[in-house]
Amino acid sequence: MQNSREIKECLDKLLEKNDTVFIVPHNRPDMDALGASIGMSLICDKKGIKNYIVIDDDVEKLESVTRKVVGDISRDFEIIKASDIEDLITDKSLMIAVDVNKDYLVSVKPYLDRFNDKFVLDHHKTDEHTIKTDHLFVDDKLSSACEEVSRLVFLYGVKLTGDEANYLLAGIVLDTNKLNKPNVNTETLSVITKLASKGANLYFANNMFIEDFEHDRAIQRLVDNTGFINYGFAIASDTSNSGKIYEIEDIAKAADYLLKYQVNATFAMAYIAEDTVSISARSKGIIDVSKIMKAFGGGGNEHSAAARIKDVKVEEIKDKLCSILVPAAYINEFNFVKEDGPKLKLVP
Ligand SMILES: [Mn+2]
Repeated sequence: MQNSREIKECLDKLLEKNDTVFIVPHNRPDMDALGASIGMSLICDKKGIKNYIVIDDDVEKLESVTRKVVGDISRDFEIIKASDIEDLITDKSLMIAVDVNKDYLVSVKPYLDRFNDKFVLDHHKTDEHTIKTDHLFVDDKLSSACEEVSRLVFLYGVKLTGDEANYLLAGIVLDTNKLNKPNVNTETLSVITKLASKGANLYFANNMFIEDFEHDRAIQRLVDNTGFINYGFAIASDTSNSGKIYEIEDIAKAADYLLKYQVNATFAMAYIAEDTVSISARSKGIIDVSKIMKAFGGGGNEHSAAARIKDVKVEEIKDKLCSILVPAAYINEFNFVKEDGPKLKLVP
């Protein structure tokens, strides 16, 4: 576990050296990425440093919760497109990436070499695509980016509004499947308590994620098409060849939903474009799903991972997944969570 004070010390130096900050969530930001961006922006404001949140996506096409929050904060926070950086960048510009560490997942990729400093705070595993910087703070055991950013917000003595506290809490709620994940620990809970004392409310944060009917039906259509294979693996897929295109978030939610059953890990896959399949994987804590998603060119952390594959059929991905999972030998192949992990028994 990394030390929040050390992270702050590094950030202090970088904020001192630079005069402009570009805060960058991953593309198609979710509430964890967005909440963490908001927290970082508040820290910069507190230090009196000009800062921008870079969201390059078409906001209208984002999920309803993030679309609404982006709308709500646009009065108080400066949200820009990646191309605006051209006019705003100075020779003392700092990039702060949150909830992401891969260069291909950020909209500012073309500008990476032009930032004076880069600071990366994330909870996904690193790989060869991780942004090159000396200021890399990645802890894949961390529940969410918002958990760490909240601690920094407290250390900096930022005064949060109730809404801002809720945005940070919503990020934690999202990434922990409503606090229902093995990576929720006492540190997470004490951050939640502190956010609650600043006006955040678990009921409110949970309700930010209220489903709309059409999306919920898409999720349940995937769930209805779930096969269970040996060793507690659930695989949901849309193999109906109906031509239906799914939202990535709905596929992820189907994988989340399946965790309520007696399983070790869950997978959901469907088309997100005519020629592209997205697969989401979730684990109860024994199976490291990031290793499985790596076989599909994806990544994530041990509890939550995903991949996106072009020019394939869902059926092919499903077959490949089964061929990886089915051999009993997988138990040796995919490391168990280490000693400090949760004491769960593998479902036979
Ligand atoms: Mn996250």
